[in-house]
Amino acid sequence: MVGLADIADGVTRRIERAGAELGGLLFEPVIRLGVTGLSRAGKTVFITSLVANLMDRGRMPQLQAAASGAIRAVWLQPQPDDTVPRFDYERHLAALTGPEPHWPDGTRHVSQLRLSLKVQPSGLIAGLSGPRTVHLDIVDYPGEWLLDLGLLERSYSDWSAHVLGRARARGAGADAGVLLAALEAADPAADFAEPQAQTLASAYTDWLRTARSLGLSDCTPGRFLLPGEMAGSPVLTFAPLPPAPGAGRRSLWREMERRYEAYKGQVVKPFFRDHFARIDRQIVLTDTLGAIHAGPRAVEELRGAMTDILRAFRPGRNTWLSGILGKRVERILFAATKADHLHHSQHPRLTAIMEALLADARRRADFAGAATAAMSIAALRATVEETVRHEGRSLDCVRGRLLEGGRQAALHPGDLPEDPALLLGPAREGAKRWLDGDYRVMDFAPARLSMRPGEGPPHIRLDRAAEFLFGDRLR
Ligand SMILES: Nc1nc2c(ncn2[C@@H]2O[C@H](COP(=O)(O)OP(=O)(O)OP(=O)(O)O)[C@@H](O)[C@H]2O)c(=O)[nH]1
Ligand SMILES: [Mg+2]
Repeated sequence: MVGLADIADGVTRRIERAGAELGGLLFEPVIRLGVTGLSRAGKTVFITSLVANLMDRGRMPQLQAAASGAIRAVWLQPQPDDTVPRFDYERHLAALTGPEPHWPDGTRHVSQLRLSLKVQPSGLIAGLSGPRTVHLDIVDYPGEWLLDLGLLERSYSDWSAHVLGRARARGAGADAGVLLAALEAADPAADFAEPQAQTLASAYTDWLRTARSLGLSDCTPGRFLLPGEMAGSPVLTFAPLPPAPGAGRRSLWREMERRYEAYKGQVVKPFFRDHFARIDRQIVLTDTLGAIHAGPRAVEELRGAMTDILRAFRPGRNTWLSGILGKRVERILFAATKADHLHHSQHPRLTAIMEALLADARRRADFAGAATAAMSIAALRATVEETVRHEGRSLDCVRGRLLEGGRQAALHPGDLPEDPALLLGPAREGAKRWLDGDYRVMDFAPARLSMRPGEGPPHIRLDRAAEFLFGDRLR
């Protein structure tokens, strides 16, 4: 006689087999996680530490699937896109955690890594189906390229007017001087000549570089800063020009316009089609402390960049991008990086500033749909906390090895205001500098680590970021 237990067993086994077949062959879910941010925001360090901390999960208590033990195993795989460079995880990890720790080199292109997770969720039904494999494809791409989306909706003359307006606002005496002088010397209606195009493009590129080094975010076209193999090609050899009504077909103005349009069609669109359109979850890293340190203008441009980024994730119905987007990004996290520059007593303030920036960006971008969140994190903690006595009162500091000179130092970067409006208000109103408060950021070198077995590199809230970004897909 066949007992009830046998039947149940048989059913279980059949479900197991079906589950294994589905899970093993046909249906292995892929989460495509985009990691972006302007240059030096911390993308490479973030991805390296995230992967190391997913492989050794001892420091990931806030990632539920790690804490519950649902993640059974994690391993790296060859990535599925044959033409995209692999994210060089091993080299970056060796740089950060080797005997002489140093920060990884800057990245010049898109790269990708596939991490596979064996997940055994708890619960009755989940228990019956056996463990499944989830692939996490992590894509590292420059935020500058994302901001280029705005160009698609702008004609050459609109874009020129926008850029020249900013340059003039900064004044000939300031860093825009060389650019403005080069433009002054050019006659947009005169016949086109390549050397002149090159002079203008290089003056413009220099200005963009200076703007970036001053912590500013509005820096289109993004490829001018990261040209890669396109350096020197006509699509990257143009510059904004003042209007030249009636300029002839062979004029400087018309050729610059043609190149601008070629940049949109041959550089911007392929990036969105090949990389951006397939993303499910997105983290946008921002060097918010760096922007605060740089001053009100940098904070204002950061706010503008966050608005533009949100617009890219929710294009209007009739735009080119909405036509190619296969699916919508479901979650977007804006994370202020390098929070280890601050004592933890200041972290809620940094987070509040991020939340205020995000709320403002959502409002301006008229954004609804994807879940968004703001956090402050450090992908790799380079400091320890320390309270020192200074002029009779105690001061919350962070201590680390300074990047310049290698000396150990305890620093207090300045108190962030409790009310974010005290920073965001003056920024919006075009203040030249902060009235009260002075914020200093120093660069620390990565600390020498002694990691225990089962633990990844030390971080701040990397586990929370992971939980928001893909924790739901591991349950
Ligand atoms: N203290 C601290 N510094 C960090 C952290 N993450 C990044 N940094 C600093 O930021 C710099 C840039 O980090 P990367 O990860 O290379 O930034 P990126 O966005 O990949 O930069 P590009 O590839 O040049 O666009 C590093 O060299 C460090 O100085 C962090 O968690 N803590
Ligand atoms: Mg990088």
